[in-house]
Amino acid sequence: MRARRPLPVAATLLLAAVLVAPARARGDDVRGQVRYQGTPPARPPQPVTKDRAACGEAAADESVLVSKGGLANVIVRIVAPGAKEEPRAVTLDQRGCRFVPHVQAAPVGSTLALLNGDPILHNVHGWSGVATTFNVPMPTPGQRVERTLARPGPVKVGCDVHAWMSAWILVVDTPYFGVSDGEGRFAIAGVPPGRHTAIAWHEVLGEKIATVVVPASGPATLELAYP
Ligand SMILES: [Cu+2]
Repeated sequence: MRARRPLPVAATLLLAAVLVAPARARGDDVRGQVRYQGTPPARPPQPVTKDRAACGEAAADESVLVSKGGLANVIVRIVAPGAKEEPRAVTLDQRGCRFVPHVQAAPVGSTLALLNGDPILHNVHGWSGVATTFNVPMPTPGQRVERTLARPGPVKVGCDVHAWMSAWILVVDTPYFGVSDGEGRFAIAGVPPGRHTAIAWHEVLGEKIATVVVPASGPATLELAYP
């Protein structure tokens, strides 16, 4: 496993006011927003150096996406020892020489389908830290290859042909997780009532830890802030 990026204590403490929203029918949800405080870093497009007919002239840097003050692609999970996570079937497509989706989460044991939606060769390479998780040449348009996500932790995905291509899959050992949308909003279904530890993960900005209390009746709101 890759060493976790250390976070300053102050940043961790800044975390998350935990608010309890008005009661609803069932207390089984955590929802909220991940905010980005301050001016996000400039992320200029990266030059496309080959296969321009399929890939275009430039590739957007999708690593820090902020809209209306909300930070996208943060995976928020609830620590739940002993809770059984059901494996899922997830996909990672390649279209126009970018991975779709850029960030996703999947429980341990899930099946990852790698797809080549382009008319050119990609070589999909997944990394868990410095260790190769999978390394799949995909020369054929429409090709589909499946791999199992066997261990928890972040998997960084690149393409050995196109250096700018980048995606992340966070493999989680909990059934309770969500990914923030374009404006930073997320929802986590089915979280049982009680006091929980929530961990937020972002590919560049690292982890934040917060506490959330899901009441016996009604949802909980969890507000998070980066950086
Ligand atoms: Cu590629």
